Amino acid sequence: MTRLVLILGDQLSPDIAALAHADRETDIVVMAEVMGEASYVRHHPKKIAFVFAAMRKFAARLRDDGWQVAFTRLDDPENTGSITAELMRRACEHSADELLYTEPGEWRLIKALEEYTDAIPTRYRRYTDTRFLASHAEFEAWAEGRKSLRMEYFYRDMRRKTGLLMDGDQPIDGKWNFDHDNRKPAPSGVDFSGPMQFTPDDTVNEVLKLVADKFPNNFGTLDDFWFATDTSQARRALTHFVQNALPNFGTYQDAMLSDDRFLAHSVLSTYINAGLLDPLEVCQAVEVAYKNGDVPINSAEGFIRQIIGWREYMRGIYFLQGPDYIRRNALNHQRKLPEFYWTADTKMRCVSKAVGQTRDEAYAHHIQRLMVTGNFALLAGIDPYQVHEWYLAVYADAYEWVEAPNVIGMSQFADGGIVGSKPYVSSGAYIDRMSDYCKGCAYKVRDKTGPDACPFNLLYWHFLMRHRDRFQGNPRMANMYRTWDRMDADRRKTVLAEADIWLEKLDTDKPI
Ligand code: FAD
Ligand code: DLZ
Ligand code: SF4
Repeated sequence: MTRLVLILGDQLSPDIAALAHADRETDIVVMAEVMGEASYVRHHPKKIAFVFAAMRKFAARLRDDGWQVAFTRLDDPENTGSITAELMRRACEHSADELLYTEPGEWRLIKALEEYTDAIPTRYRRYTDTRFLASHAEFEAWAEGRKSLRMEYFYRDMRRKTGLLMDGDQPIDGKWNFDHDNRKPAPSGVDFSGPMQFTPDDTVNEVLKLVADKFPNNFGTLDDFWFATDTSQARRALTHFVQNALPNFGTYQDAMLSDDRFLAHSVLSTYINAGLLDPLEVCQAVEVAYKNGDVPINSAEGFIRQIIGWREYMRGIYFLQGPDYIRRNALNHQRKLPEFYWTADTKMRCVSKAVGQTRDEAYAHHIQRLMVTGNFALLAGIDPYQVHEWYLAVYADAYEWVEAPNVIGMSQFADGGIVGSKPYVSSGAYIDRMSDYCKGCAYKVRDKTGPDACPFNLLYWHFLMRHRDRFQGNPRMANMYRTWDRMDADRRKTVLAEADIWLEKLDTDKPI
């Protein structure tokens, strides 16, 4: 009896459930670079190169550990192009009569594998992905009966469950959340060392050539590829982060700088999501640094919250809400995604910088994603499905289970308020306070109307007025509506008329 063990491109963990249940003497591990996965959205070339290189190195590691691995390269002539067709081919080749797999992180692939196992007379075992703290059942139990699903309460349960930063059943230092000390703009002169970068080795160079050849027109550059592509490199990147950037992480978590793409962010999500780093291992390294007195509590707590709080919570929401979550459009936004999301060609300096660095790095940090590109799309009323496809394509860490709740829920309010109690919208003033983008911008952040007015200022009020019925009763937004109502009537008219003209220009793809 031969069994196949499927390992997907984001399941590169040696203790992934399907492998843990397999037998290295007799079972065959199946891994496949396939067009189906590499093109369900037009992924950034650096994302594809990262996944392929990490898959190849993981396969080599498994072989060194005594596993038999059937690995399909993208350019293998027999490559059938999809995960399920590759499974079929390998099953015939090895006369396999059983399949072991770990639940994928996307409804699309879950369905494809279910259809496959329904259609063929093979036994199969599907395992829960145990790389997460909260199982689907645990999250469902937590969500059951709650009026609102606020991350903060879920996070406290995860702190209790892991014991991270806990003193018995109480949070260390007496508080669950130290965000009060965070959210400062970055002053000039702070030394953010940036993530550890790795020179491409032979495997990476080979993959870079392949990706350049097969995906020449995808948005994004392959130049200066520096990601870690195996666990040992990713662990070095983690140590580098903890020693150099973590002390500043909390304080400058929401800051943005034109000439610094990473600030004190870890840039570890790509590695964690693919399985190169275990999320708990990452949090434990941070806790040790805190206990050794090397990092302040606001950084340690803030960072751990992102992983055992936000990351787990987002996954819980994705699976709780089901496959149609990505199609939600509670605000009925229908505008097409502007071309400058693919070119960075806009006078709005904040957007141009965020899109430009996304093109170069397949990375932008959280506040760029939320308060620049996300904020703009929401204010301008862009169709959330198109926004979702963009985010899923352009970031190296993007898999639907984590991307969709961040985009459809947190950023675009398209789920009607499951993830966020209010939409994340701001005028230019917020971007000006948290960044240095506005200084060099063709628009003037202080202008509320007129030819040079910052578009975020105009669109902010336009958004609030478009959705007044829905939001004016929200206590967290009442102040905004009071401010508007106190404004001079002529001025209100001008703001809305200018916003309309601006949106018309946006629709015709005129340079803006
Ligand atoms: P850091 O700032 O160093 O944070 C530490 C870690 O916390 C991250 O590595 C990540 O694992 C976790 N984390 C932080 N915030 C979140 C969050 N909101 N949701 C889940 N995990 C979080 N994250 C993804 O991993 N994949 C995505 O496709 C993705 N899409 C996003 C889209 C939008 C519109 C927004 C607003 C956020 C998105 N995020 C996504 C969350 C967050 O922006 C990224 O996790 C983070 O920017 C990754 O960079 P980093 O590793 O330097 O994070
Ligand atoms: C993202 C990705 C890409 C680009 N290519 C592959 C691939 O060729 N083979 C594979 O097994 N996985 C790939 N992946 C990751 C999958 O798309 C991912 O497993 C699903 O989206 C579920 O999260
Ligand atoms: Fe962005 Fe407005 Fe500032 Fe320009 S002025 S960088 S458009 S917020």
